[in-house]
Amino acid sequence: MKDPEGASDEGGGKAFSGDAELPLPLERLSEGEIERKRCIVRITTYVMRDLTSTFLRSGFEWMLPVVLSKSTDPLWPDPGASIEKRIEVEIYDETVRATLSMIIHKMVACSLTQPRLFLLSPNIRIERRDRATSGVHIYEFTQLDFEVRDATSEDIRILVEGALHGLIDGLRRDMREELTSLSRYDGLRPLRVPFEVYDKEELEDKYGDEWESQLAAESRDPVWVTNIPREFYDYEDLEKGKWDNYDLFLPGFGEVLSGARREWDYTAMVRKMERDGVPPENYRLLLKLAREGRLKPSAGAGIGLERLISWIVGAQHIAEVQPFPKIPGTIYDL
Ligand code: ASN
Repeated sequence: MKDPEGASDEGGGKAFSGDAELPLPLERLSEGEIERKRCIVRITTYVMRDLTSTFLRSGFEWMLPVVLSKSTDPLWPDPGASIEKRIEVEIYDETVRATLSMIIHKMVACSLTQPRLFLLSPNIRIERRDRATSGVHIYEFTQLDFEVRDATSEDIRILVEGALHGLIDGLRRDMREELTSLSRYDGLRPLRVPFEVYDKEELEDKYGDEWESQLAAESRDPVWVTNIPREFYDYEDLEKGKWDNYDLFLPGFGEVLSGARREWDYTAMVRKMERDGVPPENYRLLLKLAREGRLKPSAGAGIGLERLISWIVGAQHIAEVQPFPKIPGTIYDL
């Protein structure tokens, strides 16, 4: 294990790795490619409207995101992490960090103000450049991130299953022309809910280290994977060593969401930070609230919007669904 605040060399094993062609910027696209891009933007509009409406109808409140703060996600330890550089800048004589995810903000806001909240949150993750051709990594992306006070993992899974089921039915009904022109109408089948739930250990026994790609290749419907050892903020039964968290894997694609029931106990949090080498001074407010009993139990998740849209439209590379591609190792003008 390496210094969590430094760059990580650990590999990740996403579903697709290899030879995805790198998407070009807008001004270099052919007429046909521009038409495809227009279709993708129409699908994006639909997805955003549909998912945000579903959350609003379910009583969630919509918060605005932040980009710079003292505390952000350590993204460590995380089996999929491959951050080459963490962005830290000095402003007003303080060090602030670019958002890796808004997990800390979600836990605090959910405890202190909004018990059911969601946000569209830009995340900056400077992925290693060898991830350029994985087809699923970009160095800027947007999460639809949400958190619910006193919820269980099952509550969150049911919520997500309902939202995605409704979204795919809606797309097939209202966006048939666009999906057909992207050659995705037949491939995007109605989802069967509930999705299967697997324990990560069970999958490793069956498939070995390549379980992520095997799962993506073999499953017909989205599947949940639970019990994934990762960051201190996910709930871990320290006696049994079991994690109450979950990732969602899409068929033929891979991971699109991660979430958990959260840790809220001060002692457990500090113990995990020490174990993992995560500096507690970067989480001062969170720890203070936990110590004072002001941090409340919650559960939530974040959907990677570009990944979801990429799967819906059948993109070869996730940056294709970005108007301004953010490919690891490649900086375009915009
Ligand atoms: N958004 C994720 C969650 O809610 C955290 C992450 O993106 N690392 O658990």
